Amino acid sequence: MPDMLQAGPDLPFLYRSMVLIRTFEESVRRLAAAGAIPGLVHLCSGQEASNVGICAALETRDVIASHHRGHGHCLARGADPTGLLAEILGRVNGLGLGRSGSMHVIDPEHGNLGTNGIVGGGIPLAAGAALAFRTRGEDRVAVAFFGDGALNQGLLHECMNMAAIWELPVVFVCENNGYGEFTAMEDVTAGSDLRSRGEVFGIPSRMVDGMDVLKVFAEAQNAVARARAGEGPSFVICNTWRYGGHHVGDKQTYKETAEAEAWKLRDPILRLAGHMIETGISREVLDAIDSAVNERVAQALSVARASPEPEPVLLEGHVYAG
Ligand SMILES: Cc1ncc(C[n+]2csc(CCOP(=O)(O)OP(=O)(O)O)c2C)c(N)n1
Ligand SMILES: [Mg+2]
Repeated sequence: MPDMLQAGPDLPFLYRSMVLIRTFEESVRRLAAAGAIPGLVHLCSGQEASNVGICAALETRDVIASHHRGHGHCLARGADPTGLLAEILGRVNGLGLGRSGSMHVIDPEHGNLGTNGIVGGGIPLAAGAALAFRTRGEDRVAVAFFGDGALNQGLLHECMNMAAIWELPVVFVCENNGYGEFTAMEDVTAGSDLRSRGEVFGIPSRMVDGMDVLKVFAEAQNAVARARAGEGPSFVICNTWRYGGHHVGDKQTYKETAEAEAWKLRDPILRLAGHMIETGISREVLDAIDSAVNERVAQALSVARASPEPEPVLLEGHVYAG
């Protein structure tokens, strides 16, 4: 059984998925701060509603292409937390046998074409998968996740144009957290309405509160249904916030404290928890989910840390298929 993959507006499922991502990322943060992870690590804490709301609208046969802040996407698609953590640590038990790390995770078993170190790099992968689905007559949808930093990449516009012309079953999802590295999005992004970037190609383009998993899920369902019905691409902009810096260790001196505090009041997990309690779900149910997730992540941590590093002799394996 995958850890998280399941469609439907199942509130405990959505809650568990977001708590798993937050708890997992806290473990990764501690490991990175302790110097246990090779390379830079980009955490998605704060962006869980966007990760989970979009992926929950997908079927098992669909695919996603993620970006450099992609652990949440992997988990939201059902990645094994142990394999994901081992990969981030560069261990042989990892999803890529410890040879790819945080920014090059692949998980084909769960329809994940991979996280990606190139800003916007997942966009043509998802559009290409959608072209393959359409050409083969397969009833499948591809999602391209990218940050606001990719809005100004030429390949987004090329892929949107092609997807619109060929009515490809692809959903373009911009996770707009207001910053690209240490620069505010408005300082580098022309135009007042980001939706216009999709609208100019005739692509239905929507902006959604990316801190509200139910709103994201509703938008995702519409976009995915449209793609599956052969009606072509959609563009969804999830306005969200990353709690951490660009990478672990970034002190975020470029952010205003008041702005950060205001976003914390909109925390996607607390918000869904509040909604669940209003609908009559007891605090005990939420506490039980929290405990089960804590246990799952602790187990992942202990197995992943015990996993050995790959031997140099393995380096030349898995380079060519066949
Ligand atoms: C093509 C390319 N240009 C620049 C970089 C360096 N870089 C890495 S992450 C990043 C910022 C990305 O910002 P955004 O897309 O908003 O994603 P976020 O980090 O906010 O999630 C940049 C410029 C890169 N990896 N790839
Ligand atoms: Mg950004």
